[in-house]
Amino acid sequence: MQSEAVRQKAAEQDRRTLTVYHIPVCPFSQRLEILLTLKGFHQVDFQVVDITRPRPEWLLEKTRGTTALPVLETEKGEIVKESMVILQYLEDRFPEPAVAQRDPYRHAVEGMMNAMEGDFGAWGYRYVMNQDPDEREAFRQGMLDRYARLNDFLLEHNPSGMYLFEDFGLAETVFTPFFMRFWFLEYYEGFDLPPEERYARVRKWRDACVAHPAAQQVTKEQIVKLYYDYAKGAGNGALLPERSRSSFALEPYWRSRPWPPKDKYAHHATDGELGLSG
Ligand code: GAZ
Repeated sequence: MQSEAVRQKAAEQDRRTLTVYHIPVCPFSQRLEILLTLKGFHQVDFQVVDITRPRPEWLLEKTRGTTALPVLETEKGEIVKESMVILQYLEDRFPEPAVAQRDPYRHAVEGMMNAMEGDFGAWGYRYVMNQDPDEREAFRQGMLDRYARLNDFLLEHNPSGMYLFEDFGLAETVFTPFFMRFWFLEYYEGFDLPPEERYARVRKWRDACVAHPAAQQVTKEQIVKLYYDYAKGAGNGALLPERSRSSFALEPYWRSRPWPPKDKYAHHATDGELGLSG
C-alpha cells in the first residue's frame, strides 16, 4: 500500500524534477540533503522507501536489481547511484554556490579525506552492531585510531581552522552524517573522544560539523531510537528474534517512543518496551 502510493506520486510528477529515492535517516541520503541545503536548492523530490518492506518492483527495474539507496533519477529518467557520485553530479549540475573545492589540489585534498569515509563509517557500524563484550575494547580502540587519522589529516591541511578549508564543504557534507550516526556509539557503547591532544583537532571539526545549520536533518533522539536494532546486531531493517517490528519502522513515529534501554549486551528489549506495539 505504502509503495503503491509512492509509485503513483512518482508517476504524477511527470519527471519535471529530480527525484531521490531514499531511506529516512540513512547517512548516505543525508549527504544529499546537506549539499542541497548548502546550495539553497529545494526542487528535489525526496521519495521515502520503507526499508522494513521488500523493495517495490518498479524501483528494482530502475536500479536493475540493486537495492542500496539513495538513488537519484534525473528529469530524463536517468539513474545515478552511490551517494558520492550523486554529490558530484549535483555539484556539476548546480555549481553555484560551490560546495566542493575548485582548485585541483584542494579538491584532491578533500578527495583524500573523503577516501577515508568508507572505512570510518563501516567501523562505527561494526562497532555498534558488535554483540561480543570481549570485542568491545578492540572496537573502541579501532574507532579512536580512525579519529586520530582524521585528526592528523586536519592538522596537516588546516591546523588552526575549524573545517578542512575555510567553510563547511564537501568533506564536511560526507562525514557529518556519520558523526551524527555515531551518537549511537555514545549511547549504546559509552564511546566518546577522550579529552586528549591526539583528538583535539578532530573533536573541534566534528563538533562544528554536527552544529552546522545545513546539517540539521536528524536529531540525537531520532538516531538513538531508530538504531536500537543496529545496536542489537540487526542492520538495514532486519527483524530481531521475538520482535514483530523493526526499530526502523516509520510507525509508531519515533518521537512518541520511549528512549531505548542502553544495555545492549544483556538485555533484549521487546516491541512494547521500545514503544513499537502501539
Ligand atoms: N555506497 C552506497 C552509497 O550510496 O554511498 C551505500 C548505500 C547504502 O548502504 N544504503 C543502505 C541501503 O540502502 C542504507 S544506509 N541498504 C539497503 C540495501 O538493500 O542495500 C552503513 C554501513 C554498514 C551497514 C549499514 C549502513 C547504512 O556497515 O547506514 O557502513 C557504512 C545503510 C556494516
